Amino acid sequence: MVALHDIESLRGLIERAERVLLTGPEDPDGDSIGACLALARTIRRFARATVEVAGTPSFRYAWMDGADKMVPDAQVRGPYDLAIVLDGDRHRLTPVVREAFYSAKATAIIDHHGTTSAEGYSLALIDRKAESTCGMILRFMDAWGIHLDPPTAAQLYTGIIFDTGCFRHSNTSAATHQVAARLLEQGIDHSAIAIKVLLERRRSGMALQARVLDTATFHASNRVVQGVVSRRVMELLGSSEADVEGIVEAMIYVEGVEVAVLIVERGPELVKLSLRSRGQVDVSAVARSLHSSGGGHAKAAGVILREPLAEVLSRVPRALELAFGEPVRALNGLSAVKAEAAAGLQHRG
Ligand SMILES: [Mn+2]
Repeated sequence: MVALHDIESLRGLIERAERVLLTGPEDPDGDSIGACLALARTIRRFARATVEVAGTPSFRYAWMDGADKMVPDAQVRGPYDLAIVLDGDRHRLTPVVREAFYSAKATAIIDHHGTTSAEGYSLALIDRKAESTCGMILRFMDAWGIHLDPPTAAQLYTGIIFDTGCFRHSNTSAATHQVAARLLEQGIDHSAIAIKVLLERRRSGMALQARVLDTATFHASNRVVQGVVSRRVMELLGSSEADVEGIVEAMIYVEGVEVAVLIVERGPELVKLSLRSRGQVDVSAVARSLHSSGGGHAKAAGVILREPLAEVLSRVPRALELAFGEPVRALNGLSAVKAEAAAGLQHRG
């Protein structure tokens, strides 16, 4: 739990600043965007600072208060008096935002990831027991005497349902439900938010999910399921990054599967891995073993690798072997590379 004096220190940093940058990590999710927008709204209610939120919201988050004013990463320009990274650490910022972050007079982190270190910030507010960064923001608001309002409640609810899988994951606690109850008391349309944030897909997303599930490969006595999204498939189906969200969750709950890996090719030498675990394997350690910037939670982690897809596909089995403590072999006769080729080349009528 974050100490009250640290929460007060954060308020002091904010009150002394004239220009504040709030940012999530590269590829921000619902908790990151919700926390950034809720904190931005809160700051505007007690401080004179100009607040900018970096990032580009996908169609899932475009409805949120302040989403239309977010500044795309490439357009972020310092200098800032205070830069705060939320729901991820400074090692996961895009290059332009990283430059603005490091040149800020003061920096802070607000996060709940197990792999996050407190080193390297003016102020670190890390609560590894918190189910979400959004839940932490509500605690700060309480400490600062800022009352909830409906737009903030909707922003915070977004992060909480995103990180708990709508209260299904083991990080959900009694406190999570108590916080959710307070948010619902603000009259938010929780059902519409859950549909928009977690359930709704575009047609291109449905096609992409079908393709990934159809070409997924099973390894390590069926305890690992691996899906691959190549750029070729994305182009073929007219899908985009926003369509990828949710697919790894559709893979992990196959009977007997303990780890799901979704490998998404974003560019010639840019690959994003999303990992999910049912609990036996710490996938944040797997992500970290692939690159030092990788990490997250034991059951949900990710890493962005700046290398070709083929190279990533050849490295992933070894990383999983170490995690399972035994060789990870393809049982169905498909090597990872062949699976990628199948995913990229099969055409659907
Ligand atoms: Mn989070």
